[in-house]
Amino acid sequence: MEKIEIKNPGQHYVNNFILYDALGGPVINENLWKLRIDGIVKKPMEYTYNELNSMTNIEYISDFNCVTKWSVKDVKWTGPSLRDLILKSEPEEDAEWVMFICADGYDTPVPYDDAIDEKSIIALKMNDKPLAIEHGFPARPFIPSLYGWKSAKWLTEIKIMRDYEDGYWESYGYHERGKIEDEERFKGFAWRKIKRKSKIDR
Ligand SMILES: Nc1nc2c(c(=O)[nH]1)N[C@H]1C(S)=C(S)[C@@H](COP(=O)(O)O)O[C@H]1N2
Ligand SMILES: [Mo]
Repeated sequence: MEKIEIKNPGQHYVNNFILYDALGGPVINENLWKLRIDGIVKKPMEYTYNELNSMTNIEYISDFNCVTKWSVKDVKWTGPSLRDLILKSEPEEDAEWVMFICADGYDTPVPYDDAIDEKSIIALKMNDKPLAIEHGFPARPFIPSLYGWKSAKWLTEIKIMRDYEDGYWESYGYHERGKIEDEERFKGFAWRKIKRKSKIDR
């Protein structure tokens, strides 16, 4: 099993996840739930839980790192490639940000280039089991290099955007990107818009 190692300065390991639901846990009907990809795309799409499950699912082991400094070691993650899902919707050339929007009203942005990283997934399973409801069933994005608040539980919409917008925690001062290696915990005065890579690098 592939293991993705991310340096996590300032973190300490705990045995179990600490559950967070800033806006309360929503009720999800698995049969009605859909994941929508929209915003500045040529082809907005909707996927059912079964459709996501029957796609090629990526698997790897990677730590989970909450910005409040607890980490869980070696979690196994399984789910379809977020990069593939986004590219299927044919984003406009000037896409710079992706907003994850959830059934409970929680939302959080990530830079477009992190969303289309080849390790970014829509996690459907943690440690070989479908996500527990308290961990965000049916789906939550997982991006190994970013802090856990970007892993939005009960995900329903992926909105591709030109311009940065705050999500829930960002509006309280948490960082626009949240890169673990660089301890991007809070917004800094020196923060500037993250420049996307050239079209060729994508
Ligand atoms: N919808 C939603 N997603 C969320 C949160 C939340 O409050 N609501 N909290 C975030 C934070 S800060 C963390 S650390 C992780 C915690 O994941 P867990 O609840 O599965 O332990 O979920 C993230 N995703
Ligand atoms: Mo967190």
